[in-house]
Amino acid sequence: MIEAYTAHTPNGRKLAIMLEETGLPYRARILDIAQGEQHAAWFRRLNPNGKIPVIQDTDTGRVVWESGPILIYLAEKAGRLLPADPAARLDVLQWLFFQAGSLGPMSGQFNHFRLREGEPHALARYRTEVLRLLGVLDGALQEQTYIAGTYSIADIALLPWIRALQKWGLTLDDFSHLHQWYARLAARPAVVHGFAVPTSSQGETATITTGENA
Ligand SMILES: N[C@@H](CCC(=O)N[C@@H](CS)C(=O)NCC(=O)O)C(=O)O
Repeated sequence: MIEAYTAHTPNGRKLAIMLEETGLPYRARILDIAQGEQHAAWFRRLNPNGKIPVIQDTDTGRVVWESGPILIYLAEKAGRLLPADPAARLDVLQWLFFQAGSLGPMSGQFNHFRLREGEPHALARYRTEVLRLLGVLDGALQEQTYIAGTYSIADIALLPWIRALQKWGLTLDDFSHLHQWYARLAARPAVVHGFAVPTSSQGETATITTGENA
């Protein structure tokens, strides 16, 4: 059983989608990050960085934090969504790290400055960089159906951020290949269920609170 500590944010939604895709038994525990539940001592013992998502595998006792390693751990446990072939695996990891190191942080900063007035330079800087990154994805998806060839944890890592950016006022109108990829993924039953956590296909919920809804 996977104890999944998460919230209704892009990084939290990656975990929910992954659990739904793999079919691994899990229980979702939704933290109220707006109220600072992630800073509680009990949660800091799980993740010293005080951020969701975190998992605890009750089969092994292993705790994993940071969404990238969590996706890798779950892919290896389920034997799905991360190829064993070294070259194909590296392709997936490249895009996974692109999300974790570029698209996620830049989009987070874009959203931060979008919600605050009086810092137009900062907003323009992050907006420009996010649009550039969307162009990189669009170019890659011109060549292939999924970002690293076959459907993988890299697609799962990217998807909630692409969804959030649209909620935050950007459109995919200039990125037709990315748009088609988004529509294809959003129609997957596991993705639909993942976005609906805590009312998921199988996840039982320990705590239901409100997070920053993205
Ligand atoms: N690099 C981390 C980022 C995690 C992260 O930023 N989580 C956010 C929600 S998406 C969070 O917990 N925010 C609460 C806080 O920063 O206090 C990952 O990929 O897991």
